[in-house]
Amino acid sequence: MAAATTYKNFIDGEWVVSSSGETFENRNPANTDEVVGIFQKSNAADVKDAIDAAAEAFQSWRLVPAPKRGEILYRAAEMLLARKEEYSRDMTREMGKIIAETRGDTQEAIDMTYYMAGEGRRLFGQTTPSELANKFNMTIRQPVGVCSMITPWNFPMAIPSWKMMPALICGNTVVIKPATDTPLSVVNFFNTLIEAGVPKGVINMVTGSGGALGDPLIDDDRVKIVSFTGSTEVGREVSKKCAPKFKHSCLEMGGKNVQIIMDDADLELALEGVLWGAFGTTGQRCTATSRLLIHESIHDKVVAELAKRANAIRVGNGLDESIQMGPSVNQGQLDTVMRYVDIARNEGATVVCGGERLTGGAYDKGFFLRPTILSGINRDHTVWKEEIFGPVLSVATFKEFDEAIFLANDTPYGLSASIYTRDLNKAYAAMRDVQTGIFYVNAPTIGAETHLPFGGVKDTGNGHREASAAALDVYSEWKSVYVDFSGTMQRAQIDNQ
Ligand code: UN1
Repeated sequence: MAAATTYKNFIDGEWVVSSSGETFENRNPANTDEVVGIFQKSNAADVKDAIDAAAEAFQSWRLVPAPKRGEILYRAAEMLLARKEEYSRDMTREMGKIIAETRGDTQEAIDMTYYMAGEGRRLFGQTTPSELANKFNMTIRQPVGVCSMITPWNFPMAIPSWKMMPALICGNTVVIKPATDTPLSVVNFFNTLIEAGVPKGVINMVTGSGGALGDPLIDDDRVKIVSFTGSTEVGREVSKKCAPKFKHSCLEMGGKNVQIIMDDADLELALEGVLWGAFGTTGQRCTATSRLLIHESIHDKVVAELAKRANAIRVGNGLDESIQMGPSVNQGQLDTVMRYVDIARNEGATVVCGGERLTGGAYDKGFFLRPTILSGINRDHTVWKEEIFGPVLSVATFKEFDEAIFLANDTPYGLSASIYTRDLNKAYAAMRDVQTGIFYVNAPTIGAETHLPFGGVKDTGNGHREASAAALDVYSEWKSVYVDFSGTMQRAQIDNQ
């Protein structure tokens, strides 16, 4: 095997090594013999250099006309499209999800880049009448400054695009720290953005651990926005650190998403929906279906059929087109999944299928496990309450529709939910009453599109949305502008009596 490439940080328009002199390895979770790349183990000094560059570049980038910024993004989207296959293969090698899904991830970044390129010619504000004569009122969006971004490994290119593209089109500058499991996808993304013409200092990347780099990325006074996707526990810390200086934080955190199957549902559709929602991306999506609520009259039939189909899912190296589910991203994630399965067993759940690591042959080189279904789950079970982030589906039953809604909402999280039913009245009632930011009717809990707001309520988010035009609200501040052309001193609220 060829020697692994060493990748650098990107600061002020240059690829540079960390002043720490240290690096870390990124290995393929489907075959840990393969080193995907060697990356910089950055420190606070590197982060400071990146923020210096971003703060300086902000002074000129904010003045580049937004349609011109959009042209650069448009070029980047075209280039990403041409490189889609190469980048998707790299992504499968670094985080394990199957090639069809990494193509989807790259596509999501392409879609977001096109979408925000188009915003360069919109970024609409409002004009509105004044209460006074000969006075003109309008609102404009203004960029905020340097944005720190801390991104996860499960959507290695899509999620960085959700954060970087709206930030850039609004005229902000960026310092991003990709997850240690997936820095290569952000390196690839950067190569494209740089070639497309993003000026020096506007985007900067430092690789390394969140533990070491989180504080310097947040604390610096010049950082105005912190955007984070990850666990609720870490998100809460980010929020606390931002609070004293009133920094904006945009937090996308955990989920415990539910699919409800009513007794009148198209069962074939519902079964396919659960399998894709629960085991797609090896269950490692914040939108993954981790709870299934089945009407008690169809429970046994649905669970038996689900188990049969889950057992037939082909698990392996995601670069093989015939494989349907890849490995867990790393040893820690695999251990977490196994620990939750043990807890469920001890708490009296039935392991209907899976629940074990796959071993023998090539499986021994990766973090593979079988799709797992746990039945007999109720509100007291740990697996009902806590996010697992693996291919584990917890199944419970209900008798009445209202009970299903109550159970769906019986979680601190509120990202995504779905109902399968042919009853339009129930579908609409569920759409209204289930407490999530995303809701599906007769479709799985995963698969949000880039031009709709993405995010959740309760402990999943802090009121912001990513993707869509809603993301512009994160990365710009409104300025209300009043232009008085009367030539007189007019007093609002007084002279219009
Ligand atoms: C995530 O899991 O963090 O809606 C993002 C979906 C994908 C994005 C998931 N488009 O499932």
